[in-house]
Amino acid sequence: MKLLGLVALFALSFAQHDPHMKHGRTSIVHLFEWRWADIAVECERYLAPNGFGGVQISPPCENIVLTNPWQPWWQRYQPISYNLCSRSGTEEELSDMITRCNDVGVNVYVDAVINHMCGASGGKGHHSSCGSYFNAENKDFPSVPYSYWDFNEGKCKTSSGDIESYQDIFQIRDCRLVSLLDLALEKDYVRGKVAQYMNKLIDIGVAGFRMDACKHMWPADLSAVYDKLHNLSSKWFPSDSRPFIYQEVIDLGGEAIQVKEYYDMGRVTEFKYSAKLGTVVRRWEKEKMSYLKNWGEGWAFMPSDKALVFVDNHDNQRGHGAGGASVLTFWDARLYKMAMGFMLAHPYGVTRVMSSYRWDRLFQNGKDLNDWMGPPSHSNGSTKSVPINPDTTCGDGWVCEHRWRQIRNMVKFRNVVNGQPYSNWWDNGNNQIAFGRGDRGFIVINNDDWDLNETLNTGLPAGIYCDVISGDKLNGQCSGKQLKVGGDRRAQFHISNTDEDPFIAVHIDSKL
Ligand code: AAO
Repeated sequence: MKLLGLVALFALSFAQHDPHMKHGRTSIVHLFEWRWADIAVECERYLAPNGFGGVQISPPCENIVLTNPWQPWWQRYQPISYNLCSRSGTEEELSDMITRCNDVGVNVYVDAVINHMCGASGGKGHHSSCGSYFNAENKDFPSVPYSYWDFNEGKCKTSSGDIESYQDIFQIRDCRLVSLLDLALEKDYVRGKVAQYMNKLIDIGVAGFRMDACKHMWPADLSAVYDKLHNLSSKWFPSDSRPFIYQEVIDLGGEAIQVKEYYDMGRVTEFKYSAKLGTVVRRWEKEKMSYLKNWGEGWAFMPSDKALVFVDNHDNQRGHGAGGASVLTFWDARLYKMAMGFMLAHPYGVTRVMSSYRWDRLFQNGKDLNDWMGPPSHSNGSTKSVPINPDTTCGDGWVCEHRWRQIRNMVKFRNVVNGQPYSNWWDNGNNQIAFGRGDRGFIVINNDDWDLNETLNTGLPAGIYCDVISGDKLNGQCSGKQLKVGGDRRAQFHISNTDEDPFIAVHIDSKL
């Protein structure tokens, strides 16, 4: 009996690490600031057919609406209530989107902001996305309702009331992150309200949550909230499925709070992955691609089964959060695609693909003065929908990295090689590398300033393969480079350093 209990406890404690993706799919795409109606059609027309397992959506709850700066993207990280209306759409549109994505096997993960409400200087009135009244000065949010007693006012010991040092765990958890009114998650009432919000989303069909700002919440408080969560809807998920939890904790080392405090409850964002991969692919700090051989735990990252990884996220692609200038984004498209190719081929972690919008960058002394700019929008502030061009790319300022052939095809690559061992590593001691995934896929990258000419063991069965980076396999034809693998599993590779994309990837489903 005791043993059974232990087994159950063990199963439960790791249950929240499973993203519950369907049909052997393995990656999440963050459709940052997209409208619910657009996400619904994107699930049906693009994400499901191309093997994306899930989508992370922007915070769906009621948020403050700001005018200075004008409707910044980050206003959505300042909740006013847990009503479900935002510039992405209404509750009905949200629910319709979740149903339609689930119906085609694409999971929905919600960005949950539960650490705080709006900024202390948010004023009072009805300037909120559903029009609810609030008063930030008195800490009064009647639509939840929360009042003064539900915040950590008395607990914080800094004179400003804000976090002043990242070396003091009490400040980090009990004071305000950039002046955001800090909820007292030690109170059962607050936990209950937060859980009620999350359960409502679970009941309408979401598969899990990206938990915002977890560094700023005590692990025991988070655990108490998670314990109140329902199992996933049995309409779309096996019975007893726990919500997938991935917690945003920035730990690049050198601070009082470490990611390991959060491992038991769910996955955790591995920010070292993003910062380091950018450094290596840019060849900064004397880094070389060949050093990637022991990428993952070998680089002092968290255990793979705890990690949620990404090349860039909505913060560090614009200088917020952490990672700095090394982080690669769509603005550096050629290197970005290479880094994405590497990430999606490599077995470490659960992978998240970023899908962004363009904004007018305005650098002054290395800082982007326009890092606040919201999504493409109409003059009345409403978000523009995402138009699709005849060549399948997106228009109106939406970047849609997830629709770039190289990235989309590597998302598929990851599904095809899922569960296969990391194998047949090769490097030239510099910036040319190759590796495979068992006998199902192989990738070769040339990030040197000269050509790559090598015969390599691919691990693949003999045959002609279509390179999914330079083209696609369509109706048995290949629109890109072709690769001949011999009976000895070896193939000859030629990659010029001046190729549009200096890497090649083939897998068992790209065999002609
Ligand atoms: C906005 C305004 C503020 C204003 C506030 C309230 O910008 O001036 O005071 O409203 O009126 C987003 C935006 C914020 C925005 C906020 C609310 O990014 O600019 O504030 O919405 O609208 C910390 C947290 C992390 C957080 C990150 C941005 O730990 O959780 O800051 N990310 C999430 C979301 C994010 C959102 C929020 C949280 C809030 O993804 O979009 O904010 O809901 C160190 C610490 C990190 C810390 C960073 C930045 O990082 O380790 O924990 O992240 O500092 O403060 C090196 C170090 C690295 C260090 C980094 C930067 O790289 O190695 O550790 O330098 O110093």
